Amino acid sequence: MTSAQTLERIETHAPATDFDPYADEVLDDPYPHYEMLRELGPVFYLSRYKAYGIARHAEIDPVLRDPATFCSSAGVGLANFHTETPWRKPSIILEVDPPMHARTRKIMASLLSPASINKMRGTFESEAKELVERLLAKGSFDAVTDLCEAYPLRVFADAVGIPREGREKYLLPYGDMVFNAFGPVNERFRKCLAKAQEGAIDWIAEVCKRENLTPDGLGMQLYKAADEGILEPDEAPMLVRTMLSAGLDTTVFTLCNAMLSFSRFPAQWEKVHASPALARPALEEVLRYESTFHSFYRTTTREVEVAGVRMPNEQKVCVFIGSANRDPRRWGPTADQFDVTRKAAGNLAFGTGIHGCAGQMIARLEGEIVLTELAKRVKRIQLEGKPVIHYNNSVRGYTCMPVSVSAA
Ligand code: OVM
Repeated sequence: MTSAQTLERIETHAPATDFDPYADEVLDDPYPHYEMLRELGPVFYLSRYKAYGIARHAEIDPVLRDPATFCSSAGVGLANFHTETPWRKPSIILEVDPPMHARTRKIMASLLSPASINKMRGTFESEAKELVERLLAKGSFDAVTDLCEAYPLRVFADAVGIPREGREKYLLPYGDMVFNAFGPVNERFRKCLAKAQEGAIDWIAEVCKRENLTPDGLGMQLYKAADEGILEPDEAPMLVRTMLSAGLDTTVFTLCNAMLSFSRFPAQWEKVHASPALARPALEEVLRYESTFHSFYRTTTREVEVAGVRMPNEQKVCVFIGSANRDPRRWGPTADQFDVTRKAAGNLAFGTGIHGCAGQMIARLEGEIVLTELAKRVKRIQLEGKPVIHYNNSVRGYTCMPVSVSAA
């Protein structure tokens, strides 16, 4: 072989790695592992899952913007829907491609538009005020259950318009399953599915029905769209399911990551406390620094080259957005520092392209409002015990985080 041929071979073949992104030790602290992945090259091969991987910002962004080549209809998890049966009926917005995708996406976009979302601000604010008041009176509490879970379980579930009864028990375990299903069928997946089958899956199906939704909520608006013929009748409950799948665990974990980051970096909290208007950019930095959603997949629809590396058709490609958000090639030498004054826009926490999170405005609204109310009232957020991580195949958050807060 000539040296030119050797070079060609090196450049067009993805380096293989035995790395397991789903191991407990990796989930405990994925960032050193992400650095290793980025250093492997722009594209690598995850041998144990027979999938390609991309961990750099520069390559993930264009992949997510090319749904014709990197499709979602074969599932956005490791499972390939062309050859494997999904654990539930595929989502009609997440797990579809253009042109099918545009119609459902448009409806969700209008439901969750800034204009529609802004109507919720007043309620979201008064709920946050009351909650922060109660937490200050307590002084010390579990940030996960008492704040990070309590808030979205109240305001977002109310906004969708589902019954209050059963929420605490079923909503989060259902989302836990949805996000575990984006990874492999491992022990974590199996245990979670067994748990979800003890009521959560049935409960979700039930509350998605028209007769169980409040007349003025987001859920009922989907049924009204069906009345107008914009949606098929059976599509309305499917999109209510989407909101309940994607909208709870994610915002809960984002609030967890905010609380943890601000307790770890009190100087950063001082800045937000001094200028509560920093709440929004601070939330964006939380999303960058501690991504909620860490990885998901696309499937190649043809043979394709990314940064000189060839991938065959019908391959699963894992995009590590939690890594892209810490990539020094994009964020500079301070990529691993939490800095609320940084320009964190352009982070991939909500993905990007046509499948970029449809609920990102309402998610940001919840986060901004909670951080603003905390900033106005709380001088210091102190960790009072070791936070307990919530292991999940694709999202990162906590099950317990003892904290104390001191009033301003
Ligand atoms: C859906 C869905 C579920 C989970 C996440 C998501 C990240 C969408 O059911 O459509 O987007």
